[in-house]
Amino acid sequence: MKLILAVVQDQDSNRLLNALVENNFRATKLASTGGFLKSGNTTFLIGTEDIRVQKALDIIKENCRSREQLVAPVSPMGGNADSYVPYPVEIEVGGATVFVLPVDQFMHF
Ligand code: 2BA
Repeated sequence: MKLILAVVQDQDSNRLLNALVENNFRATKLASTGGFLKSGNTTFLIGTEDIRVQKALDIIKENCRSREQLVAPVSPMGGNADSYVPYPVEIEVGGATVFVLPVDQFMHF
């Protein structure tokens, strides 16, 4: 068995959850916060049999788009201003950041 951890953008989360449930995956959706942008994103926990991992990854790929996002500059309070960029920078976020972990034991009481 594997545990899939997928960090996705909030805009994709409902569509992804519906697609997972339609395909008989069990999933838990958690509200999370990205360390870099410090803005909300969504983390899915999906426990599944090894042979269904690829199907879950396909569904994640189909339902999560990458998007451009503007990052506002943070002024270097009392720090080194040499690397300070005084205008917003566009970065690409997502579609999804995915980890596939082995599960030692699965219990459902
Ligand atoms: P954030 O940490 O808020 O990162 C949002 C986006 O900012 C990233 O998109 C990436 O394009 C950019 N970014 C992140 N760290 C950066 C850095 N040090 N320098 C320059 N740009 C940087 P994604 O790569 O698609 O990541 C989306 C979200 O997935 C992340 O939100 C974070 O919540 C999660 N994530 C990504 N990689 C991770 C990892 N190795 N471990 C845990 N969570 C991760």
